[in-house]
Amino acid sequence: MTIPRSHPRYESLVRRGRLVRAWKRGIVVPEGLVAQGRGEAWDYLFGEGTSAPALVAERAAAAHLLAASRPVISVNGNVAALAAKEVVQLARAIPAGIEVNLFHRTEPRVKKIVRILEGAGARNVLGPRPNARIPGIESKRALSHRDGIFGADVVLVPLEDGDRAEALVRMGKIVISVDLNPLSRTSQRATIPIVDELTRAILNIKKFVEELKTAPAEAARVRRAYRRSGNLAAVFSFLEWRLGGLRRSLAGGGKASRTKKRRRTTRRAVVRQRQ
Ligand code: PTJ
Repeated sequence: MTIPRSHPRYESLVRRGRLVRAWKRGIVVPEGLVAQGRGEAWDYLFGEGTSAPALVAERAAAAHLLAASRPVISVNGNVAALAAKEVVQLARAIPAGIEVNLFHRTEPRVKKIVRILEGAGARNVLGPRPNARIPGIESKRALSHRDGIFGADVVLVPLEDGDRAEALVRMGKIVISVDLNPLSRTSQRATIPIVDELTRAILNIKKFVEELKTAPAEAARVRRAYRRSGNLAAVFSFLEWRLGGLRRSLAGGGKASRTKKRRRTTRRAVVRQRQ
Protein backbone atom coordinates (compact mmCIF):
# COMPACT_ATOMS: atom_id res chain seq x y z
CA MET A 1 0.00 0.00 0.00
CA THR A 2 1.32 3.45 -0.89
CA ILE A 3 0.96 5.96 1.91
CA PRO A 4 0.46 9.52 0.65
CA ARG A 5 3.18 11.89 1.95
CA SER A 6 0.48 14.37 2.83
CA HIS A 7 -1.00 11.99 5.42
CA PRO A 8 -0.72 13.71 8.83
CA ARG A 9 0.69 10.53 10.38
CA TYR A 10 2.91 9.54 7.45
CA GLU A 11 6.04 8.63 9.46
CA SER A 12 4.11 6.45 11.85
CA LEU A 13 2.34 4.60 9.03
CA VAL A 14 5.65 4.01 7.24
CA ARG A 15 7.06 2.49 10.45
CA ARG A 16 4.01 0.28 10.82
CA GLY A 17 4.34 -0.92 7.21
CA ARG A 18 8.02 -1.72 7.74
CA LEU A 19 7.26 -3.79 10.83
CA VAL A 20 4.48 -5.74 9.11
CA ARG A 21 6.74 -6.54 6.13
CA ALA A 22 9.51 -7.62 8.50
CA TRP A 23 7.04 -9.79 10.40
CA LYS A 24 6.09 -11.51 7.12
CA ARG A 25 9.80 -12.22 6.54
CA GLY A 26 10.22 -13.72 10.02
CA ILE A 27 12.39 -10.88 11.33
CA VAL A 28 9.86 -9.33 13.70
CA VAL A 29 7.81 -11.52 16.06
CA PRO A 30 4.04 -10.89 16.49
CA GLU A 31 4.85 -9.60 19.99
CA GLY A 32 6.96 -6.94 18.29
CA LEU A 33 3.85 -5.58 16.56
CA VAL A 34 2.10 -5.37 19.93
CA ALA A 35 5.14 -3.61 21.38
CA GLN A 36 5.03 -1.03 18.58
CA GLY A 37 1.35 -0.31 19.33
CA ARG A 38 2.18 0.31 22.97
CA GLY A 39 4.99 2.61 21.98
CA GLU A 40 2.75 4.52 19.55
CA ALA A 41 0.20 5.16 22.30
CA TRP A 42 2.91 6.88 24.36
CA ASP A 43 4.14 8.75 21.30
CA TYR A 44 0.66 10.26 20.87
CA LEU A 45 0.87 11.60 24.41
CA PHE A 46 4.31 13.09 23.71
CA GLY A 47 3.01 14.78 20.53
CA GLU A 48 5.00 12.47 18.19
CA GLY A 49 8.15 14.50 18.59
CA THR A 50 11.33 14.44 20.68
CA SER A 51 10.87 16.22 24.00
CA ALA A 52 13.55 18.49 25.48
CA PRO A 53 14.36 15.99 28.29
CA ALA A 54 14.75 13.21 25.69
CA LEU A 55 17.25 15.39 23.81
CA VAL A 56 19.21 15.87 27.06
CA ALA A 57 19.31 12.09 27.60
CA GLU A 58 20.33 11.50 23.97
CA ARG A 59 23.23 13.93 24.34
CA ALA A 60 24.31 12.23 27.58
CA ALA A 61 24.08 8.85 25.82
CA ALA A 62 26.33 10.09 23.02
CA ALA A 63 28.87 11.43 25.53
CA HIS A 64 28.98 8.06 27.35
CA LEU A 65 29.22 6.02 24.15
CA LEU A 66 32.19 8.15 23.08
CA ALA A 67 33.94 7.66 26.43
CA ALA A 68 33.42 3.90 26.49
CA SER A 69 36.27 1.47 25.91
CA ARG A 70 33.92 -1.31 24.70
CA PRO A 71 30.61 0.19 23.54
CA VAL A 72 28.04 -2.21 22.04
CA ILE A 73 24.64 -1.70 20.43
CA SER A 74 22.10 -4.48 20.99
CA VAL A 75 19.73 -5.18 18.10
CA ASN A 76 16.43 -7.10 18.19
CA GLY A 77 13.79 -7.79 15.52
CA ASN A 78 11.98 -4.45 15.81
CA VAL A 79 15.22 -2.46 15.76
CA ALA A 80 16.42 -4.29 12.64
CA ALA A 81 13.10 -3.64 10.91
CA LEU A 82 12.88 0.04 11.84
CA ALA A 83 16.43 1.34 11.93
CA ALA A 84 19.05 -1.11 10.58
CA LYS A 85 20.79 1.54 8.44
CA GLU A 86 20.70 4.16 11.22
CA VAL A 87 22.10 1.69 13.79
CA VAL A 88 24.96 0.76 11.48
CA GLN A 89 25.77 4.43 10.85
CA LEU A 90 25.70 5.16 14.58
CA ALA A 91 27.96 2.18 15.32
CA ARG A 92 30.42 3.44 12.71
CA ALA A 93 30.37 7.00 14.07
CA ILE A 94 31.17 5.96 17.67
CA PRO A 95 32.74 3.34 16.75
CA ALA A 96 30.83 0.54 18.54
CA GLY A 97 30.19 -3.17 18.13
CA ILE A 98 26.78 -4.58 17.21
CA GLU A 99 25.26 -7.72 18.69
CA VAL A 100 21.95 -9.34 17.77
CA ASN A 101 20.25 -10.28 21.01
CA LEU A 102 16.69 -11.59 20.96
CA PHE A 103 14.03 -12.22 23.54
CA HIS A 104 12.19 -14.69 21.28
CA ARG A 105 15.47 -16.20 20.12
CA THR A 106 15.74 -18.71 17.31
CA GLU A 107 19.03 -19.24 15.44
CA PRO A 108 17.48 -18.72 11.95
CA ARG A 109 16.07 -15.37 13.14
CA VAL A 110 19.43 -14.29 14.54
CA LYS A 111 21.05 -15.09 11.17
CA LYS A 112 18.36 -13.20 9.22
CA ILE A 113 18.90 -10.09 11.38
CA VAL A 114 22.70 -10.35 11.00
CA ARG A 115 22.19 -10.44 7.21
CA ILE A 116 19.97 -7.32 7.33
CA LEU A 117 22.64 -5.44 9.30
CA GLU A 118 25.35 -6.63 6.91
CA GLY A 119 23.16 -5.49 4.02
CA ALA A 120 23.11 -2.06 5.69
CA GLY A 121 26.91 -2.00 5.75
CA ALA A 122 27.82 -3.59 9.11
CA ARG A 123 30.83 -5.87 9.54
CA ASN A 124 31.58 -8.43 12.29
CA VAL A 125 28.05 -8.46 13.68
CA LEU A 126 27.86 -10.72 16.74
CA GLY A 127 24.89 -12.92 17.54
CA PRO A 128 25.25 -16.47 16.28
CA ARG A 129 27.21 -18.94 18.45
CA PRO A 130 27.04 -17.04 21.77
CA ASN A 131 29.82 -17.88 24.26
CA ALA A 132 28.60 -16.28 27.51
CA ARG A 133 25.48 -15.94 29.71
CA ILE A 134 24.33 -12.75 31.43
CA PRO A 135 23.91 -13.80 35.07
CA GLY A 136 20.44 -13.62 36.61
CA ILE A 137 18.41 -13.98 33.39
CA GLU A 138 16.36 -17.12 32.71
CA SER A 139 15.32 -16.22 29.14
CA LYS A 140 17.34 -16.61 25.95
CA ARG A 141 18.19 -12.91 26.28
CA ALA A 142 20.97 -14.18 28.56
CA LEU A 143 22.88 -15.65 25.60
CA SER A 144 25.60 -13.21 24.64
CA HIS A 145 29.19 -12.73 23.50
CA ARG A 146 32.29 -12.03 25.54
CA ASP A 147 33.42 -9.61 22.82
CA GLY A 148 29.95 -8.09 22.66
CA ILE A 149 27.30 -7.26 25.27
CA PHE A 150 28.80 -9.52 27.96
CA GLY A 151 32.18 -7.76 27.88
CA ALA A 152 30.93 -4.23 27.10
CA ASP A 153 31.22 -1.30 29.48
CA VAL A 154 28.47 0.77 27.80
CA VAL A 155 25.49 -0.93 26.12
CA LEU A 156 22.77 0.74 24.06
CA VAL A 157 19.64 -1.40 24.39
CA PRO A 158 16.75 -0.08 22.31
CA LEU A 159 13.30 -1.66 22.91
CA GLU A 160 14.41 -3.74 25.78
CA ASP A 161 12.82 -5.97 28.35
CA GLY A 162 13.36 -4.81 31.91
CA ASP A 163 15.02 -8.04 33.08
CA ARG A 164 18.07 -7.67 30.93
CA ALA A 165 18.46 -3.93 31.53
CA GLU A 166 18.47 -4.68 35.24
CA ALA A 167 20.93 -7.59 34.89
CA LEU A 168 23.32 -5.50 32.79
CA VAL A 169 23.22 -2.67 35.36
CA ARG A 170 23.98 -5.29 38.06
CA MET A 171 27.04 -6.30 36.03
CA GLY A 172 28.28 -2.73 36.43
CA LYS A 173 27.61 -1.58 32.88
CA ILE A 174 26.26 1.78 31.77
CA VAL A 175 22.93 0.85 30.18
CA ILE A 176 21.34 3.28 27.73
CA SER A 177 17.74 2.36 26.89
CA VAL A 178 15.33 3.70 24.28
CA ASP A 179 11.71 3.17 25.27
CA LEU A 180 8.72 5.46 24.80
CA ASN A 181 7.20 4.17 28.02
CA PRO A 182 8.74 6.10 30.93
CA LEU A 183 7.03 3.71 33.38
CA SER A 184 8.52 0.52 31.91
CA ARG A 185 10.96 -1.43 34.03
CA THR A 186 13.56 -0.75 31.34
CA SER A 187 13.18 3.03 31.70
CA GLN A 188 13.13 2.66 35.47
CA ARG A 189 16.27 0.50 35.57
CA ALA A 190 18.55 1.88 32.82
CA THR A 191 21.44 4.17 33.70
CA ILE A 192 20.37 6.57 30.93
CA PRO A 193 16.74 6.01 29.94
CA ILE A 194 15.85 7.74 26.67
CA VAL A 195 12.10 8.23 26.41
CA ASP A 196 11.76 8.77 22.68
CA GLU A 197 10.79 6.93 19.50
CA LEU A 198 13.53 4.57 18.34
CA THR A 199 14.31 6.00 14.89
CA ARG A 200 14.30 9.60 16.17
CA ALA A 201 16.49 8.64 19.13
CA ILE A 202 19.12 6.82 17.05
CA LEU A 203 19.39 9.75 14.60
CA ASN A 204 19.71 12.25 17.47
CA ILE A 205 22.37 10.20 19.29
CA LYS A 206 24.37 10.00 16.05
CA LYS A 207 24.11 13.77 15.56
CA PHE A 208 25.37 14.32 19.14
CA VAL A 209 28.18 11.76 18.68
CA GLU A 210 29.39 13.72 15.67
CA GLU A 211 29.17 17.01 17.57
CA LEU A 212 30.85 15.80 20.78
CA LYS A 213 33.58 13.80 19.05
CA THR A 214 35.50 16.99 18.43
CA ALA A 215 34.60 18.55 21.82
CA PRO A 216 35.94 16.22 24.56
CA ALA A 217 35.70 18.85 27.32
CA GLU A 218 32.04 19.47 26.51
CA ALA A 219 31.42 15.69 26.34
CA ALA A 220 32.94 15.32 29.83
CA ARG A 221 30.77 18.19 31.11
CA VAL A 222 27.65 16.55 29.62
CA ARG A 223 28.52 13.25 31.39
CA ARG A 224 29.00 15.03 34.72
CA ALA A 225 25.84 17.15 34.37
CA TYR A 226 23.41 14.34 33.48
CA ARG A 227 21.08 13.27 36.32
CA ARG A 228 18.86 10.28 35.55
CA SER A 229 16.17 11.02 38.18
CA GLY A 230 16.07 14.72 37.30
CA ASN A 231 15.77 13.83 33.63
CA LEU A 232 12.96 11.31 34.18
CA ALA A 233 11.18 13.88 36.38
CA ALA A 234 11.47 16.35 33.49
CA VAL A 235 9.88 13.76 31.16
CA PHE A 236 6.90 13.54 33.53
CA SER A 237 6.71 17.34 33.80
CA PHE A 238 6.70 17.52 30.00
CA LEU A 239 3.82 15.01 29.84
CA GLU A 240 1.93 16.98 32.50
CA TRP A 241 2.45 20.18 30.50
CA ARG A 242 1.29 18.48 27.27
CA LEU A 243 -1.86 17.08 28.86
CA GLY A 244 -2.51 20.40 30.63
CA GLY A 245 -2.20 22.17 27.26
CA LEU A 246 -4.67 19.77 25.67
CA ARG A 247 -7.09 20.29 28.58
CA ARG A 248 -6.72 24.08 28.40
CA SER A 249 -7.29 24.11 24.64
CA LEU A 250 -10.56 22.22 25.14
CA ALA A 251 -11.65 24.56 27.91
CA GLY A 252 -10.53 27.59 25.84
CA GLY A 253 -12.38 26.18 22.78
CA GLY A 254 -15.53 25.87 24.87
CA LYS A 255 -15.19 29.45 26.12
CA ALA A 256 -14.47 30.77 22.64
CA SER A 257 -17.50 29.07 21.16
CA ARG A 258 -19.68 30.35 24.02
CA THR A 259 -18.43 33.90 23.35
CA LYS A 260 -19.10 33.48 19.60
CA LYS A 261 -22.63 32.21 20.31
CA ARG A 262 -23.27 35.16 22.66
CA ARG A 263 -22.01 37.63 19.99
CA ARG A 264 -24.24 36.01 17.34
CA THR A 265 -27.32 36.26 19.64
CA THR A 266 -26.54 39.94 20.42
CA ARG A 267 -26.11 40.70 16.69
CA ARG A 268 -29.45 39.06 15.89
CA ALA A 269 -31.12 41.02 18.71
CA VAL A 270 -29.65 44.31 17.35
CA VAL A 271 -30.93 43.50 13.83
CA ARG A 272 -34.36 42.66 15.23
CA GLN A 273 -34.46 45.98 17.16
CA ARG A 274 -33.51 47.95 14.02
CA GLN A 275 -36.25 46.24 12.03
O1 PTJ B 1 12.93 -9.30 18.61
P1 PTJ B 1 12.81 -9.85 19.99
O2 PTJ B 1 12.53 -11.34 20.00
O3 PTJ B 1 13.98 -9.54 20.87
O4 PTJ B 1 11.53 -9.16 20.68
C1 PTJ B 1 11.42 -7.74 20.68
C2 PTJ B 1 10.25 -7.26 21.56
C3 PTJ B 1 10.08 -5.77 21.29
C4 PTJ B 1 8.99 -8.01 21.16
C5 PTJ B 1 10.60 -7.55 23.02
O5 PTJ B 1 11.77 -6.90 23.38
C6 PTJ B 1 9.48 -7.16 23.94
O6 PTJ B 1 8.58 -7.93 24.24
O7 PTJ B 1 9.55 -5.91 24.39
P2 PTJ B 1 8.43 -5.29 25.34
O8 PTJ B 1 8.57 -5.85 26.71
O9 PTJ B 1 7.10 -5.34 24.67
O10 PTJ B 1 8.91 -3.78 25.43
C7 PTJ B 1 8.97 -2.97 24.31
C8 PTJ B 1 8.95 -1.51 24.80
O11 PTJ B 1 9.34 -0.71 23.72
C9 PTJ B 1 7.56 -1.05 25.24
O12 PTJ B 1 7.66 -0.38 26.49
C10 PTJ B 1 7.12 -0.06 24.14
O13 PTJ B 1 6.42 1.04 24.68
C11 PTJ B 1 8.45 0.39 23.58
N1 PTJ B 1 8.42 0.69 22.14
C12 PTJ B 1 7.78 -0.01 21.16
N2 PTJ B 1 8.04 0.53 19.95
C13 PTJ B 1 8.86 1.57 20.17
C14 PTJ B 1 9.11 1.68 21.57
N3 PTJ B 1 9.89 2.63 22.08
C15 PTJ B 1 10.50 3.49 21.23
N4 PTJ B 1 10.31 3.44 19.89
C16 PTJ B 1 9.52 2.51 19.31
N5 PTJ B 1 9.36 2.47 17.98
